[in-house]
Amino acid sequence: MGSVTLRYFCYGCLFTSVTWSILLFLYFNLSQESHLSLRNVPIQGHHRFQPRFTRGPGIQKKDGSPLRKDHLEAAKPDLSPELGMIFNKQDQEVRDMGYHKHAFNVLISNRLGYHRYVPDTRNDKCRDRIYPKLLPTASIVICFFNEAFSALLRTVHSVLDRTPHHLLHEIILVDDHSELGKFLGCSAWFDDLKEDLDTYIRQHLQKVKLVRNEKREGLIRGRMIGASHATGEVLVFLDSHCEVNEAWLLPLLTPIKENRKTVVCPVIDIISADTLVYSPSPIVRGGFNWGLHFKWDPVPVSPTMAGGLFAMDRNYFYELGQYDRGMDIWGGENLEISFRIWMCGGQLLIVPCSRVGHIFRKRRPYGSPGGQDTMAHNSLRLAHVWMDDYKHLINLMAFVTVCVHQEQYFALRPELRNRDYGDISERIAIRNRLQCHSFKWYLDNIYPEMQVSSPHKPQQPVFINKALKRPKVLQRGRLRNLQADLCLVAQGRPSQKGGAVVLRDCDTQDPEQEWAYDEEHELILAGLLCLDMSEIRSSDPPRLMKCHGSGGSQQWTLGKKNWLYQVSVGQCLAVSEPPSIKGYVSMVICDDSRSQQWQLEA
Ligand code: LR7
Ligand code: MN
Repeated sequence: MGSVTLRYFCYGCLFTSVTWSILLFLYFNLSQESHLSLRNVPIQGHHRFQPRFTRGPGIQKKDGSPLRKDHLEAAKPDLSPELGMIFNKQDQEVRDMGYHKHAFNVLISNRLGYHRYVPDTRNDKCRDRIYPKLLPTASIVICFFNEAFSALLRTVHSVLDRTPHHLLHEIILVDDHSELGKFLGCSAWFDDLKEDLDTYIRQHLQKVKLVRNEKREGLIRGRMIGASHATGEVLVFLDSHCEVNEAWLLPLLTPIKENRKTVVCPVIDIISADTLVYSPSPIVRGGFNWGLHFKWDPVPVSPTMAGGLFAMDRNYFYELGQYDRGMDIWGGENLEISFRIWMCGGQLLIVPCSRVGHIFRKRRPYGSPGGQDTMAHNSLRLAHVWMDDYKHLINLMAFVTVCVHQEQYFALRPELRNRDYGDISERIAIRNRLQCHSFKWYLDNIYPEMQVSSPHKPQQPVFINKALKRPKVLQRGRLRNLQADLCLVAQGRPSQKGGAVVLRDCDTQDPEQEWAYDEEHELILAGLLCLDMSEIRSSDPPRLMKCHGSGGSQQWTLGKKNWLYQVSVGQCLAVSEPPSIKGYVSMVICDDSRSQQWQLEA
């Protein structure tokens, strides 16, 4: 596996702890190419291997009624490592713009269409469970800002496809003042998404309502707006890039029916941002650290929730004080509601038989309108309302959540101590009205493992142990380009991070020319660094980076047509032309030319 780098992911979920958990997930779960194969390979033009993908809506029913299981089976996409293959300039634009605007592979997302099969990741025992006949009905609330159309519609359709009709009261979409043209198929690069969301809903989706915010509210007020339009008995919140799994709703509704003060979360499976491959996550519970960052704990009770995916009795949502209206855009609301649930007489459970996939991105592709650090603002509010004297334990530096590259260290910002976090009197009134427990009670009873004694010691994730499980090396040797008859090596030292790769005379004796190709599809030079692609621009040449073990930018396939194919970039490594820049390599559209044929030779 190679070592896992925080840097790669730091750009992501923003809370380092969740970051680690994602790494853990990916580390253990990202089964990659194994269940992938290419769908259709017609001969077309000069790209003889161009596949015909199910574009756009894929297989769908016009009236929006749920597809039957056999329909879904028919829609089962053959997920291929080549699903992201770039065939022309337009594909390249969709991919690169998609990464830029959405931080995941929109080219693959569009090609998957709006329906797809996902593996049933539940434990076998879940299949035999019997649920009560009479269950409350659900209103699904999905808030989105600049979401990729195909991801949003796959979320909606997965709910329609996998939810019993009588339990699905409605789906409420809240458009949080998305910047039009940035997504809704208005620009040419979404060639297959000509439809506008209103029209699509009117024509295809009866149970779906669309609410548009007049101004950007952020996901917290956005969800409250969505909830205010809901009339089902239970509210179910989802992010706008999810796919629900088989029979996901019944196990969520059942505990709520038994006790209306129970709030439940599904297990959140992982949809890879680079390949869109859906894989199971281990069952974990939510916690937090003293930086008020949510983290995963591997135990089956849940002091906190991740935030995005949960179900709650609608009246109870209001009794308990919804969300804090003073919280902006993103962050902190998940801990606030978790503390509130437990401290004010409710309970929070993770339900292992309910599974929902979520696209985990490496960075958030949007900011707040004024560039504010809303995580800091929101966290300060929640700390002052709920954490009593314990708020002093919070490591204020951790509030600085601007996720940065490793070299830019979190700036010390003492002004946060005195930073204005607005009026919290309404929230304190809620706490008094509900006669909630103290934060000490919460720590003692709900989260006793939380270390209070040494709050400033950062918690070390212990599970990333390089020696623990290194992926098996499948092949070792020199990477020879068949046209140039030269070998791929580091331009500088092979240990230099970010270093380029170039072609040099092959030398079977030189250990610095030796590549290892492992079962994770990584290419590791001299046992040191991985061949890696930049996410944003597929035209950039590859470089050597620390191995992160999560596929995507470091996932290569080797062999077919002697290509060195990059899975998330959808292109092949080739000798650069013209010959004046001989020795250099670049990523190009795959074809049959000899300049992109490679052999890994022992
Ligand atoms: O201004 C905004 N308006 C919105 O409507 C910003 C975002 N949004 C929408 C957005 O389109 C998305 O559907 O809000 C949703 C969440 O935003 P993401 O997906 O950009 O954020 P995330 O997945 O990193 O967010 C996690 O943390 C957030 C903290 O505020 C919320 O609680 C999210 O719901 C939460 N997501 C999950 O818990 C899914 C599991 C991932 C984890 C951990
Ligand atoms: Mn999300």
